[in-house]
Amino acid sequence: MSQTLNVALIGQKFMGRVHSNAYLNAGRFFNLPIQPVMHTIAGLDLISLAPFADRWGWANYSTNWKEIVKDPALDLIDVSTPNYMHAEQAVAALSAGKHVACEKPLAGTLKDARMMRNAAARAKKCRTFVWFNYRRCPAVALAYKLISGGRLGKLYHVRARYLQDWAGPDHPLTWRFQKKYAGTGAHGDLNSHMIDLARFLTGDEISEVSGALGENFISEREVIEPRPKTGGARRGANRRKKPKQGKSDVDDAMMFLCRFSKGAIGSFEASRLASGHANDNSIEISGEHGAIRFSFEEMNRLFFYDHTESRDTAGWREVMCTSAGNHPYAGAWWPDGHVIGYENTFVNMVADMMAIIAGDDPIVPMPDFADAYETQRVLEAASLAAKSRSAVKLTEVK
Ligand code: SOE
Repeated sequence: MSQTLNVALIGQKFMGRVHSNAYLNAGRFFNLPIQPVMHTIAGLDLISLAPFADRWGWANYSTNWKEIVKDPALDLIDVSTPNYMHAEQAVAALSAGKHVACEKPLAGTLKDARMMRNAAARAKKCRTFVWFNYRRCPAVALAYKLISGGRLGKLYHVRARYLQDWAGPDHPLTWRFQKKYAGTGAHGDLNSHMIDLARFLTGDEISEVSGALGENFISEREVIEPRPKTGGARRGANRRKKPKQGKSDVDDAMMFLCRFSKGAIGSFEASRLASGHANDNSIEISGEHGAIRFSFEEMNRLFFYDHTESRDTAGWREVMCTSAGNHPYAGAWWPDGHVIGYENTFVNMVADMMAIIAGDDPIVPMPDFADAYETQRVLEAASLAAKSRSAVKLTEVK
């Protein structure tokens, strides 16, 4: 019988569902040294909390996160709330001696992220985790093993993009479009994933950012009216009235160039208005001896080019990353060729979180608050570079 660990999750929306699924299933697919127990779900919307708890298997529910983070019965607090709440909730949980798993980006602002990194450094017995889940696609983890094993040789290029198209003019003014809640728009939301992947895969740090360009294409969006006490629809409840408009003050798209400290150069692009791209997060890394390419919409494959092969037969290989024993995480899932999906990356992450808490190694390295703070510094450097229309060295961003 393995040890158990009581988990509370704060957040009951998209990430709340994804994380719930991960806690529920990690022990069914992996032999975990510690079993997560789904103790409490916390959220603001009381009406939907009880059915949520029931559907996903949470034993308790609460609308009071301040009590939850201090509850002696709990061991791990999962912060899956809008960016502006991360710092207060994570710091409170760390101060109460809990392990903390936080959604990405670490925070909306560098100041909040710094506070979180410092709180984590003070809480020596607590482990921290940041849900940069794409590291745990088997294909990405394989790319990490190839690159860190020297298969690409010296690295020259990183080309990263994260394109989505869900945020057209009809999309209402949710927290993601307001600086006071989100910090930035597509930049923090999407470039944070790509910066994390680039740092993880290259094992290198970004040393300078330049050529940064952000754009807010849709500056007014429909305000969401508070839910009426009786329940029912929130948006456009009274269609005869002209819907109230509010200001969206974050970037809808953001691009930048960068240098890595060991000499590679990189380009990044994030957009929520790239028509035709639903969740296209792609990265290509070119080195002296070869290249890798990954695209989330084909997440079970890694594209690999061996530049040491003779040109007569050389070409991009599509490696299906589903083989137990050969591909990281694949052994926990289905027989070879039976592909996995988005949610599995979060299950893989819970398995690695439990390994780390037990003192074992994760299958591939895990971003903690100190690591995610470095990603946040790059986000900040790019924002500063866009504002000043000049290059910004990372040494200038503390
Ligand atoms: C919305 O853009 C979002 O849900 C991001 O917040 C996630 O991190 C990304 O993986 C999918 O898209």
